[in-house]
Amino acid sequence: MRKAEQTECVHLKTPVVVLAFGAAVVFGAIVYRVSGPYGEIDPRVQRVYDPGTKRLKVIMADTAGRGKTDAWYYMDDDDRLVRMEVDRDGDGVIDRWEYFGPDGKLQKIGFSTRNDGHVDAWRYRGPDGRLVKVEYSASRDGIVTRTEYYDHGVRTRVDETAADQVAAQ
Ligand SMILES: [Ca+2]
Repeated sequence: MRKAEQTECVHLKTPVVVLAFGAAVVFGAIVYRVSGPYGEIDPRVQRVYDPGTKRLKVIMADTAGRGKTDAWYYMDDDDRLVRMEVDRDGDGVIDRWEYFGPDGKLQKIGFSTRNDGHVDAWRYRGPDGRLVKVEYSASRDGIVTRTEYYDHGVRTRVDETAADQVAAQ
């Protein structure tokens, strides 16, 4: 393992866990504000409904109080949160994507290797919160071309698929 990769693993552990917890707290607060007795007039929260089904599709929120939306919560037809997108530093570019399963649990966290608002990599954590896998899409189309496996913060294996092999699948 190269030193830079080792450093990334060590530094990412704590912030990602803290942010995941923060997101859950933020989401809980938003649900309360939207559905609670004072939620309807909170200017920091906007709701977007599907014009056909009239169902809630997206909740947009200004979680940092910067005067602009920095978090988007996407709901499915059962009003469950399926994805959250966050602009953590408020520069107008989304830099974190969180994906939730039917059980409401966080499945993976997406990020952009070029920090350009386009998700092309995903981190997975085990039940203990430790990083277990990172996927990368070199073609940036969601098709995974590289998978790194981790055990206790140490990369143990790398599977790579050449772009031409992916195209042939
Ligand atoms: Ca950003």
